[in-house]
Amino acid sequence: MATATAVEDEAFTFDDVSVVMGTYNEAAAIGTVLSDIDDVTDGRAEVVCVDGSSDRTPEIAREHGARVIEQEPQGYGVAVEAALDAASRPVIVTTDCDDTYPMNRLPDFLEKVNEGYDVVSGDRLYHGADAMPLFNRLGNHAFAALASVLLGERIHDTTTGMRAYRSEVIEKIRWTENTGLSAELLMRPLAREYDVYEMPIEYAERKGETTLDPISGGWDIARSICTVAIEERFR
Ligand SMILES: Nc1nc2c(ncn2[C@@H]2O[C@H](COP(=O)(O)OP(=O)(O)OP(=O)(O)O)[C@@H](O)[C@H]2O)c(=O)[nH]1
Ligand SMILES: [Mg+2]
Repeated sequence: MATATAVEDEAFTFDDVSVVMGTYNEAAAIGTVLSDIDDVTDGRAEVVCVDGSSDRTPEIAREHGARVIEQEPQGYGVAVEAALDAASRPVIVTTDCDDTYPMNRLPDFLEKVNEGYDVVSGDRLYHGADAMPLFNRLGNHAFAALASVLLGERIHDTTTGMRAYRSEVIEKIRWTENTGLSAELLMRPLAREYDVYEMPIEYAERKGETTLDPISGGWDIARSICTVAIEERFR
């Protein structure tokens, strides 16, 4: 991963940030996640939720001032891609809405973008991710190893949900994956020589029910990693 150089006349603030997420029956977590974002950004970030819930998630999101786009549930990547599309600011942060990711680290993500990085990716595995179920943890290490071998560059956490992107990166690349979108969102920028920084983050136990089946979801992610690596190799 290349070392970025700071661009002097450009310092983004939270007025330049969109925080986006897919939300699917996250009523147990969304209040905390959106309050945390509000607190740390002083209410200045734009928040976009693409929602497919049958519970109170969208109402809670609106109560917190988020923009809610309703969409039939079609999987993680379909929701997150719609959320990325809807973001209107020059720095876009993705997160899950399950209270696993540390919203209080948003200033650190923004700082790294201001240092010049194009993508800042939260590395959950650095600190051990003890809160992650063992099967998922082993799977995530395996995905990172697979992506590293295929791209020829060491990646520590390919499947993390918390990242910051310069919006040009999102706009310039055509995204194709669904369950594997998170891996794709790291791999294609890396393969195209964008400056990527993996930042160690803490990872907490999930609130509410998971939507990911570890076996079929894991298989989809592995397939996406291979597809994306081959496509980038021959592009
Ligand atoms: N709108 C929408 N959101 C979704 C869909 N599938 C997942 N999500 C959301 O996408 C985010 C990631 O899904 P998770 O269930 O946390 O998947 P995961 O992080 O791989 O699994 P956990 O380790 O259990 O958290 C969460 O905020 C979900 O609510 C969907 O089909 N539609
Ligand atoms: Mg999650």
